[in-house]
Amino acid sequence: MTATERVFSGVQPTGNLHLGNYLGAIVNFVKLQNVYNCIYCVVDLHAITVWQDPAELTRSIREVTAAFIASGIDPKKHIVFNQSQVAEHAELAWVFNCVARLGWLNRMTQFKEKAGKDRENASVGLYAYPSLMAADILVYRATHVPVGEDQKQHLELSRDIAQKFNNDFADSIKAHNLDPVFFPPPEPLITGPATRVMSLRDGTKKMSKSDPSDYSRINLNDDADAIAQKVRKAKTDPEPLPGEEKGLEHRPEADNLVGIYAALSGRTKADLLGEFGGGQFSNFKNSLVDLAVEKLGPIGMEMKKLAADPAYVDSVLIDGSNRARVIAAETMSSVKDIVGFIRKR
Ligand code: AQP
Repeated sequence: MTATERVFSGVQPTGNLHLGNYLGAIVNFVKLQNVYNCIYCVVDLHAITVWQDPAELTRSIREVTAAFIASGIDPKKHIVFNQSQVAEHAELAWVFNCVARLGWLNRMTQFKEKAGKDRENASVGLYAYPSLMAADILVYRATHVPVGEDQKQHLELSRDIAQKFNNDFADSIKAHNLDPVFFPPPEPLITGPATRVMSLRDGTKKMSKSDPSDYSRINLNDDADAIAQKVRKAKTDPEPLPGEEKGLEHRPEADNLVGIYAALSGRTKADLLGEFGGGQFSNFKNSLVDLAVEKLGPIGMEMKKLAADPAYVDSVLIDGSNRARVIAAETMSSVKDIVGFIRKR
């Protein structure tokens, strides 16, 4: 790691955090703490791109913060905060709205999926979401961004925005004696065996907070009984588990459950199929229940404890925001100079 390498990532406070958020993102956040300076953000400005009940949003911001801490993120060594407390995110997003091209945003599949058929009725914020995401990352000039597979396209757009800004303002960046690569193009870190965890009800659909069926996901605050019920009811096909990985092709539900087991246990799919291949799904599912309860149970319990102490959780967010703001304000001052705005010195 060089002195300037920095990790940034965010999670939306839009409902119950689930196993997909945990395995696709939070587990990696925890690991990266040992290698990088990390900034982890509860992205509440992103959350309101679709309607949120205000009291529920407040609860959810605290819950995501609690999940970060309960999973092992250290808010003293690293920065944990909520986005709306650092105004520079929104300020830089506006500049990026003027750098990004309509054609780029029109290609974003997440907008198409979330807006659905009623595009005219989607919020402008939902459409401009990727500019704000680029601002979140680049206001810290972060170099690495751990995300699940679904965020790959948005990350590519952040890279395009960084490069276009550096090119459009190359002369001004030089005139202000700043690094010509003012915004480093951020690298996505899409790693681990569970970069895309699928629904427990339909192996072709992403596990998601907004799925109406609670049986489609394991929530981080589910108790042992709920975890057991959901795993036992998870959709499977009538065939026994195959003996090797190739046999999981075209069996999305089986592949998903084996992937979840692999991610939670740190074992390979091949190793697991060596043990469970040829056997009944029920044996495999029983073992998966034990594993999931062992790994997620302590996190859920810690989250409950933290939920009972909102003053502590809020103090973590305020402290993190104060530290984040120092970095963000420095970037924003340079951006204002580069763009040609007049500012107080
Ligand atoms: N199913 C998933 N598998 C792996 N990673 C996932 N992530 C989300 N779902 C999965 C990753 O979790 C991080 C935080 O996600 P988010 O809450 O900011 O955004 P999201 O993708 O909108 O989450 P949901 O659950 O899918 O919400 P809805 O239902 O609103 O669409 C990101 O790094 C994401 O990649």
